[in-house]
Amino acid sequence: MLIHKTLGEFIVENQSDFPHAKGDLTALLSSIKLAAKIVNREINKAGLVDIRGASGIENIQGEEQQKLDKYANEVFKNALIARGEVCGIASEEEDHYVFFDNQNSRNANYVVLMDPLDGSSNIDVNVSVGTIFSIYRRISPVGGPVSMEDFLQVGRKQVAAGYVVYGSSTMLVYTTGNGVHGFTYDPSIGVFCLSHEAMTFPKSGKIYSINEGNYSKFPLGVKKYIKYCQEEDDATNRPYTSRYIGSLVSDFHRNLLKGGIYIYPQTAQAPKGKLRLLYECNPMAFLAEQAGALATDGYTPILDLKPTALHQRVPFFTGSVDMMDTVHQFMKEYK
Ligand code: AHM
Ligand code: MG
Repeated sequence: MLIHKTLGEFIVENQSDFPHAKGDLTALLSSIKLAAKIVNREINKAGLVDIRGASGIENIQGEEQQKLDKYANEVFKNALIARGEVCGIASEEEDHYVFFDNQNSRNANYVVLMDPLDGSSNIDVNVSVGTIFSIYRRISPVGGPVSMEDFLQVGRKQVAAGYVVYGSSTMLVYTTGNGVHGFTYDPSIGVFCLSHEAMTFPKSGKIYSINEGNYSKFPLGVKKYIKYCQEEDDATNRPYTSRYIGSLVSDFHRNLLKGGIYIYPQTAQAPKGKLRLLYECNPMAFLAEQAGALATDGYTPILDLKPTALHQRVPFFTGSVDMMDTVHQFMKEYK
């Protein structure tokens, strides 16, 4: 029987990856690991308990929160407060950032930005969802309250980021800026085991992931690129395959393993697209670059964009380098 390294062991072994206080990140990732296990447990029995469906409450962005969204938000928040490694969070489910105002947390060095349950409309139909997290060192003085500038840091400043995909198996994938590593959860022993070390995006791919129902609203460059994906051409292995789950984490994860591109573009009605820069696009962009792929808003690397608001949206293009190069050409040519 093959015994895998556990996530805990791997983090401790690779602590030297982490440029700052080493034990801090270990403890912080442990909190995330614990919360992921709890959320995983609830998702797995979602059909049996009254936790599916809408909560009847809208978030600040006017979207109706699902019960599990709120639940996952509380679990991650409480797990992060408990260890005292984090001084505050920002979340898709919180209107404003939250300062952890207790003695331990006030002295902590890190802030976490998260989407506790991404793609949550998929829960009721048993389709994969995810958690996305992004970690920064605080800018505000240790010992005092957190401030907005702690959360509005440029994506390149992330010290760690990752996601959990609650799929046919549950996986945690993360980076501390030294490659991307994936761990599969073994529920029988309650442990994340190293299953995908040093993950890399294939340089070229055959899968394109985009909500084509919105085709008529897309910018011309994206429309032309979709047509390019559908054309027949032996030399470039086209037509490509269309795959869209409607859950960023799952679509990204598949493309990371198989090669592909994910696009959520701007439209005339939504000139900034749908996805949120701080807790969806930045962490995925950090992972993408660390795995040898690209992530842009169609023109500029996501990690170079200067955030201006907590819930800011941004067009998002990410995936295999060759496919990204081609879509960039289309975006440039058909402005
Ligand atoms: P959410 O954070 O409210 O779940 O929205 C983000 C999700 C992404 O996971 C997914 O890729 C996208 O929204 C799907 O949107 P659409 O249904 O418009 O294609
Ligand atoms: Mg989301």
